[in-house]
Amino acid sequence: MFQRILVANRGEIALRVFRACKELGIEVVAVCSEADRDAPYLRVADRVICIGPAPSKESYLDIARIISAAEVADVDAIHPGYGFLAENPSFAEVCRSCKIEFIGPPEESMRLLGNKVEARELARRADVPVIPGSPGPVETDKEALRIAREIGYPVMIKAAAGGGGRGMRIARNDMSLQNCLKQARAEAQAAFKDPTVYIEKYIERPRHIEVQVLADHHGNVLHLWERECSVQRRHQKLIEETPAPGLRPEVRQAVCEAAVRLCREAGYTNAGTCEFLMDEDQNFYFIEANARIQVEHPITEMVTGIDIVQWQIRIAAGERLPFRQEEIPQHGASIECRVNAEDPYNGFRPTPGRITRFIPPGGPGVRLDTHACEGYMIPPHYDSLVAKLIVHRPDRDAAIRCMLRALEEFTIEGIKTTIPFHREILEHSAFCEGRYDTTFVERHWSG
Ligand code: MV4
Repeated sequence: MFQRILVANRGEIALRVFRACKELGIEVVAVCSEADRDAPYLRVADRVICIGPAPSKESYLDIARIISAAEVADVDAIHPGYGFLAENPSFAEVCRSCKIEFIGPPEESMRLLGNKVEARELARRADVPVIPGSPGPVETDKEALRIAREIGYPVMIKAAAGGGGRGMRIARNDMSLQNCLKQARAEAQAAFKDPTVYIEKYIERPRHIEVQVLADHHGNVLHLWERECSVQRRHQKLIEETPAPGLRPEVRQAVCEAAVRLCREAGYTNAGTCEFLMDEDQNFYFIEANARIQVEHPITEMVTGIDIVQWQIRIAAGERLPFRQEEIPQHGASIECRVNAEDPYNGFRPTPGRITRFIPPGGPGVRLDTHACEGYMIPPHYDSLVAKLIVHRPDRDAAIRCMLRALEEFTIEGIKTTIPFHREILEHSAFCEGRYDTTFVERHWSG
């Protein structure tokens, strides 16, 4: 097992990884920017190395500075958390060439899955359904027209290097297709320095379902069931839950098995997620894979009883997964609300600043993953996640009631947060009945 790990991240997820290391008896080396220097969560670490100024580019995204800190502290491994360098295959490569284990998949799997066109080809090879569309990138307008007519409108144009909804356009006829292609190519070039695009049939009102996978270096690839992530606004998830409400058992089985096949085909190891879109008839289609721990991993930990972050570390150290697929439970129901420092009644504008009062919720079924506390100063430089409120109860109705109770208890003063918005969602009849899709928030809260 590793003796010492550097955590190349900040905030909530850095603290989550510190805790996993501590429980495994591993020393923790934290890195921080000047903006985080005095943050209380850093006290959990055995050593803190300040690596640069507040802007991420000069600190949390600076590979040379992080590797220098790792060498100085003489660590065995680096955990990247999520965001920042987590899905950067070059970073993984640099770590390993410096004899520091990168706690994540092999760089080849990361490269493969990072490109949406290649990931789609991989899915087809693994007999995993993909959305009908162009077999590969579309080069010319003529080719695009032919494919669009073949699969039928509406179609969606997507960037091969894309993600998070950037470089996507919906075309409903031949006329708009030409414009959409041009716009999508320009946006893809600007955002990803790669103008390559492809075409898919547009799925109206899809649900977003993802499957958590763990894979070791001994050929064991296991799924930890699904998460329903459709409650989102502008590609930012707000609430996630497991099990996905209303999912037919045979579909659940099929989508989870598809994720395992795909990860096998990719030579994937460590923790990863396969994302699917699901239509009204519960047909599912692979859209992309995430080669990292995800924000919403705690709900899966609650229903399976498996500490995913600890297993990331143990897998990277060469351990075998000790459970069989049939032994992984999906016990009860779990929901997560992402509490952001944003004003939901003012366009979700970020609200950095000092937290003057912080009273965390607690009691049966409640878990709070946060680096914040009373007096904590939320810096303006990074994302606005302040806390993840997670509940776990025997069934979904009880989980919703528990979450409403916990949201009521949760007091944060000094900054505006998304807590009141979460209460609105959890009281909405469509959410309570489990009848929602990715358009739910924009349809009911368009203001
Ligand atoms: C789609 C789609 C409908 N049809 N593809 C958005 C982000 C990217 N990862 C995939 N996305 C979508 N792809 C086809 N062919 C609708 C979306 C989509 C979406 C997907 C998942 C979660 C939230 C979403 C919000 C809007 C659109």
